[in-house]
Amino acid sequence: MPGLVFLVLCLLCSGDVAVSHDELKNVAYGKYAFQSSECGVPGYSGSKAVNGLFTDLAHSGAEKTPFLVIDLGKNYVIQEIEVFARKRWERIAMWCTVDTVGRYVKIQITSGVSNVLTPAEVLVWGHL
Ligand SMILES: [Ca+2]
Repeated sequence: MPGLVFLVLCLLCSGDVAVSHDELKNVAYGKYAFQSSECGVPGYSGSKAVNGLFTDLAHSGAEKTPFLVIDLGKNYVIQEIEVFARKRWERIAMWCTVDTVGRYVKIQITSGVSNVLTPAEVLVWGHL
């Protein structure tokens, strides 16, 4: 995702898994996720960003500040958030401050005039 600025918010700073970080798990896996818009082609809904597959992706429409929100279903202690782009090796990782607890994670492009948000997968590492 070169050239794009992402803002990841741990709202009220809060799963189930794909892979494990020792005692942490990907609490975003299979959870409800929605985008600010969709690209207009079927098959690119927000749920594609939390389905455990790096081979498909969510895809917003073109807009100034597209976003994706993941509802974790309940509060979790969150340690790290990883966003993988269309190519798996392109990754942004953000670490939350200690004792960050929340239920919603929002990823948003905050600069530029017209952008599309296309995360292949978002991993939220945390625990209850
Ligand atoms: Ca995916």
